[in-house]
Amino acid sequence: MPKRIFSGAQPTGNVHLGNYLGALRNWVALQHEYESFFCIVNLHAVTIPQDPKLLAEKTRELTRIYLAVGIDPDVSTIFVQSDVHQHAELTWILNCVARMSELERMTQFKDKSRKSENVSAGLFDYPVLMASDILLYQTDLVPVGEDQRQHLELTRDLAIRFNRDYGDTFRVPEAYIPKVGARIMSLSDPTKKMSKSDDDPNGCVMMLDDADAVSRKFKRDVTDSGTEIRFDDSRPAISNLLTIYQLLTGKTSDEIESHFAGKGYAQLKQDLADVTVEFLRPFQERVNGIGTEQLNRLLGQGREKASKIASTTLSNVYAAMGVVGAGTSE
Ligand code: ATP
Ligand code: LTN
Repeated sequence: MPKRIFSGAQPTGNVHLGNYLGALRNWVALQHEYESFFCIVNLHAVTIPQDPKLLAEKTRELTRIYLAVGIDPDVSTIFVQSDVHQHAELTWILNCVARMSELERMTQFKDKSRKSENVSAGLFDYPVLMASDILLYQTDLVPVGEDQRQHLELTRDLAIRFNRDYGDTFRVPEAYIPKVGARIMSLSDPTKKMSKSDDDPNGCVMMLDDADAVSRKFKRDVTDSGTEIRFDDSRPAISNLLTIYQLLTGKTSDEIESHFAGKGYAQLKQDLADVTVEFLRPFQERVNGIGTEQLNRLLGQGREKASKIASTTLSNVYAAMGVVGAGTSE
């Protein structure tokens, strides 16, 4: 069997530079080495209330974004999570394998539930749905940002426990978390990750931001004390800007430090805004150039390809557990 990767993003809000640098750009890089599945995880999105019309629109927009960043539909499979009903079905089964205590330990749940009064049971169960996404495709590698590491550990634990109790059924996946860019920080608060749900919209550069918005956000960026422009863990704001610069230009850290030697923060912010705008322009043109028909065709093909693999895995799961009824489990 070819080595597989699986990853996904939620069609909520807007895709930002952190999502791209921490995850999507690695999907693009890895897709030629692995058989690749990239999912638009709309069932994860509804763990928090969503406007129905907007969710449908964002699902299509995110598909366009996948294509425009460089995911090649000739080599990768792109599909919408709700189009493959096995994701929800396997979640039920894995709910019966996962323990309350391990879900209670998930830090993302603790953070997200602190922000809301009415927390859904779905939000608590979110990591089990994520495990189902991954395990259905017998995935080897899951390229994600640092914030997903704990969910990946849980996925591995569930796979190992299921295999032990019911026989070898799932491949046990590994996380792929990049050395540089796994946690891009907010421009307005470098102690927090860049996030679309950030209270301050200036902390987050969106992939669909226009040139003015990009420049404004970088100009307002908070800086730390000291004047020297170099990578330094004790100065998180400057290191974050340099990391973004490094990933967008492909330059080494030595090259970057000598480029900025003797220059001030204002120059760095200006250069970073220029580099980002240059990067975003062709990307945004591609997003706008993708037609509805092309989108429908691709998602239809994606659903078909994904469904085949997902239904084989789920049949094996049911058979292993003795969950059988009148007919086949399909
Ligand atoms: P947000 O906090 O902005 O809502 P999310 O993690 O809920 O982000 P998704 O769109 O589902 O949003 O995430 C897609 C991918 O982006 C995941 O692999 C996640 O780890 C990664 N990611 C999210 N934020 C960052 C960040 N600040 N730096 C690096 N990677 C990130
Ligand atoms: N929880 C992830 C999105 C996600 C995912 C997945 C990532 C859902 N299912 C499977 C990798 C593999 C997030 O980034 N918020």
